Amino acid sequence: MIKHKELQRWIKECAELCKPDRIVWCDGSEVEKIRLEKESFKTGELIELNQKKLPGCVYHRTSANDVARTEHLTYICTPNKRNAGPTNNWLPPQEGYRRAGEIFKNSMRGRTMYVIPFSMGPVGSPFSKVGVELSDSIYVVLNMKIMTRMGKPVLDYLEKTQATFTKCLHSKADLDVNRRLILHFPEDNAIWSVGSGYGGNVLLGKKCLSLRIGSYLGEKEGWLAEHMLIMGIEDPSGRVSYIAAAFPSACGKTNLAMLLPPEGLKRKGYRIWTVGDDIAWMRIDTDGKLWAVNPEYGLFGVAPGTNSKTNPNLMTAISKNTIYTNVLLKKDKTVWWEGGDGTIPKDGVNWQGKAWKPGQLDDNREPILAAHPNSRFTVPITQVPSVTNRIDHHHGVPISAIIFGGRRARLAPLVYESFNWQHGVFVGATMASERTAAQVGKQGEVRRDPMAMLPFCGYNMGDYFKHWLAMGKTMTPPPKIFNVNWFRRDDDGNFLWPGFGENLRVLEWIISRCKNEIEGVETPIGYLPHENDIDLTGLRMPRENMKKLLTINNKDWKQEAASISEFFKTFGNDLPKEMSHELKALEKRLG
Ligand code: GTP
Ligand code: SPV
Ligand code: MN
Repeated sequence: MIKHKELQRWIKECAELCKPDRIVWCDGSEVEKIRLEKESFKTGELIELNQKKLPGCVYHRTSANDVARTEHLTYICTPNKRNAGPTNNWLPPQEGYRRAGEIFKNSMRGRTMYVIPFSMGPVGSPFSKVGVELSDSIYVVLNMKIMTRMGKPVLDYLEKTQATFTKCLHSKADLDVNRRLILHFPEDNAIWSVGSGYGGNVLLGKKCLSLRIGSYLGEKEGWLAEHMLIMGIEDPSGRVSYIAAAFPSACGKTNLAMLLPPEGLKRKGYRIWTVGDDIAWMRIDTDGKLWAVNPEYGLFGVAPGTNSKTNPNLMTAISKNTIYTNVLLKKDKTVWWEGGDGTIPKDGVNWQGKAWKPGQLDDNREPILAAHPNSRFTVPITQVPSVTNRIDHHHGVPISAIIFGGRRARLAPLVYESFNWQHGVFVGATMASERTAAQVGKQGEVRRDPMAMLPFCGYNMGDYFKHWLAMGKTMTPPPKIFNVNWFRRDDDGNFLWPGFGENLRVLEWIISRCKNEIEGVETPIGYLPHENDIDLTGLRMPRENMKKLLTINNKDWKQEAASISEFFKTFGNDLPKEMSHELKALEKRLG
């Protein structure tokens, strides 16, 4: 047994509350993985997939009311409501512990409590954070093994250093949506999640630790925890420029991070290196520049829309050692989803565990889906063919550009560059996007999602904006900040831009701007490309699309400014004055 008093005491306390039949310490080994898989095949928690066609792959279904993050049940628990801020649900810590405690009580009777030690970032790096998750779910153990550095090396590290760790307690309890809570106690360095079995709610190293607790620590310790992909773009001369990009959930981070250059650009000699697809921890290094690490070790990515055309690298990655959640299970024990490869299967068992055939309609005469729109796969990042060789590098990679973006059918052009850091922070703070299936709620509705962190900022978002502004002042020079929109539509509702690999054409312009190689067109919202400065070699797209994609409609932007003004009111005195200055300046430029 490991010598670490704090850890021992806490496990004892949690066991007294949840009353598991037994406690099992996870070592993260392959032997353990196979043992747990076998156990879960017996209970039906997991289903073994076709080992010839999908070696090492397993299948899992969550319950029908537990398929996405539940933001309305997610809380920041601080003594002072102001510290959670106007964008978070809040509970006083005592009340949080009391409410969740009632649900946790005896929740593990007849079950095993797994002790899952994990490190976000390479084990032992000064920039990494260690957590221990206690969970009664084998699915959670197997996911954490992929998503984090999990097991014995982390325990050895804890024992050797006697370091503290984030205390993460999870129980499925009875998977009742009315008895579900995702609670964060930043001041106790603790997370309590109960009543769910869905990814972002229960893989506590991910959104809960790396973003909510992470952002809280980032403000205190002078770094940034962000909902961002990290990628390297190797140009024809062999130089690699790294960018970090924040898009809201299910808005294209995973896909951008591992894009395959389109023919026209590949011939020039471009190559992409994937560093991360969801989370970036960024700090200012001794050279005064911003450096980013990906604290995760796997991807928990969206299945629908993923195929060999849109994302060949990902299709290769998920052909083995992958956990599939809520997709269609075919007769031959392989899987499929809407927008997946191959012809539509004739039949199968869908994400709800029901016999499925194409063309079935529900009571509202809507098609019954094979896969849930937020169905996902869990896969080691090392299986992505474009993975960087710096994945275990403690300092990470230097960032040249920060990119914000979202789904906006109208308004936002394909790409624009902010005037400077402060304006860039304003661009990020006023981001908006159509809601996707990644969270429970009305789909398609445009909502503000500052820096794609609305659901993930662990403290007052006004203070978060201040922290961004302050970070910019200490960098020499700070990265340039851009905004992109792959999702603008024409009047018939079709996407104007082909997206996916073709997005590299826009990244090429961004990198050229960072290297001061190319002029921009000054507009009221920022610098746009000249129409001919985005290389469209080999892309069959009507010329007029480019015009539409780069159009700034003054009237629409005035409306946007008015809506931003409303949004800013929700922050009251917590809004930094720089943000209102930027809004005034935008209004003035719009005339
Ligand atoms: P989270 O994991 O929820 O944080 O999402 P993400 O930002 O990583 O999104 P992801 O890359 O998984 O994409 C979500 C959906 O958008 C998938 O269905 C993709 O096929 C689709 N998508 C991604 N990139 C593009 C694009 O450039 N254009 C279009 N039209 N769709 C895209
Ligand atoms: C997201 O919703 O932004 C995700 C998936 O990356 S989850 O881990 O479920 O939050
Ligand atoms: Mn995400």
